[in-house]
Amino acid sequence: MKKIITACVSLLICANSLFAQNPFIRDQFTADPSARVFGNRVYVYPSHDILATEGKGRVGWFCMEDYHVFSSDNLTDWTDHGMIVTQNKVPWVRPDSYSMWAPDCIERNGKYYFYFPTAAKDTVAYGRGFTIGVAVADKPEGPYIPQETPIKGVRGIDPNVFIDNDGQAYLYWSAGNIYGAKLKANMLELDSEVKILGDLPTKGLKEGPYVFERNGIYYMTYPHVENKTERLEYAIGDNPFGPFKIVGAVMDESASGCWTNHHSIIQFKNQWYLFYHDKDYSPRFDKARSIRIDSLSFNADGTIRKVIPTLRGVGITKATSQIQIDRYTQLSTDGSSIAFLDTMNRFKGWETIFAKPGAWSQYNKVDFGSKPLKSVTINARSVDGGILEVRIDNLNGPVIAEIKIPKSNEWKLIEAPVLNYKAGIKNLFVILKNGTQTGTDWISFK
Ligand code: FUB
Repeated sequence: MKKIITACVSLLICANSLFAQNPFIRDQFTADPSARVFGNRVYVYPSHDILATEGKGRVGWFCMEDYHVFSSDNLTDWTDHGMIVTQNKVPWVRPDSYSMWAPDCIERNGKYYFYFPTAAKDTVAYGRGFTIGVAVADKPEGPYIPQETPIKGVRGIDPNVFIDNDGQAYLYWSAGNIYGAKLKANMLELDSEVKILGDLPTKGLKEGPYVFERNGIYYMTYPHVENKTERLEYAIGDNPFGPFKIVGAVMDESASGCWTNHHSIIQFKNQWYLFYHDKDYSPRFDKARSIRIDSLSFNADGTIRKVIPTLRGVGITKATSQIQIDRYTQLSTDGSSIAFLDTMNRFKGWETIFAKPGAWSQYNKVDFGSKPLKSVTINARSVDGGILEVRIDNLNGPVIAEIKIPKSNEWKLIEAPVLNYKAGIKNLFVILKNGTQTGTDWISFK
């Protein structure tokens, strides 16, 4: 019986190890997410931060040697397709550059063009500093074949490609300012003079351009240092080269102090999304970042409603999955806090700590399905023992379970009956009814 229970518990854990909340890649550092919709899936091409060590990159600075691509058809379950381009397999790249910075990818006539900036080994031919190259594939997840040489005439970082409704492709990049040029139909060469997009803020660094069109409005979006750290801003115009009119912020500076932000904006299944990054797994070092998603919407006049970053992220969470309430929608201001489960390995995630009765966490959009769920399991521990109440709809909504957490410093799986099953998508509330210092890792229904 013990073996059967252990097998069932590990099955539950394996079947539910995917995440929808922020950050949404949970086993490595990721930054600069370029999201694209190809067919029925969203593909995300981020930078891949690693930690520099002596002899490998520059300690205390960005360190990136390769790129992965991730995809999802629901923004909840993500597949890592593995490494697609690495610095020592690109003929022109300095193999110890560790500067494979923010990339982008676009589809044209069934081919996928992956643009990436880095340092060239031949500084006489391609100059010092950053230039931009392309790798080409037949499928979004690769395999990608890098070109022999970088794109002629481009010096800078953060490539972004936009294809207009008339089929003309544009390449944008940054080097303090934002630059742009037309691309030839082969997507590998410039087809115009390089233009500085001069209508954007003149003071403070601008980088990471991302251009899209909606209802005839061309949005030039970019991180900009107006104050101390980067804020996502935008300007609008009526063609891909402007003139642009500065409108405002898409997202304010991060409360965490992460100096960079870098984003992309897509529409998927009738909803717009902002992909961006913060430093969730690395609170003290902002060159080890993690990518996030939040919903984005527009006002009737086409201006963008400012996006407030959340930990809850997007998508619907199945009640039968391990619901990470530490990625909350809202947390009580008194008595609730979030901490890493293991500061030696932060990728293990977080716990919610309820310190006193009345402390709570709210987690929205949990799908309870249509077949009655009979029990709830919680992974918890409690210094003095405690009682957790689970409610739906609102803080005073129906109690669907009451779980007694025994006094223990060890994590324990505790099961309790569901008292009052309700079908459908509900907001979930976990509230400490009695007790002190009660940590909750996850909660799941079956
Ligand atoms: O990831 C390295 C650099 O940091 C990017 O190229 C910039 O946009 C900033 O996010």
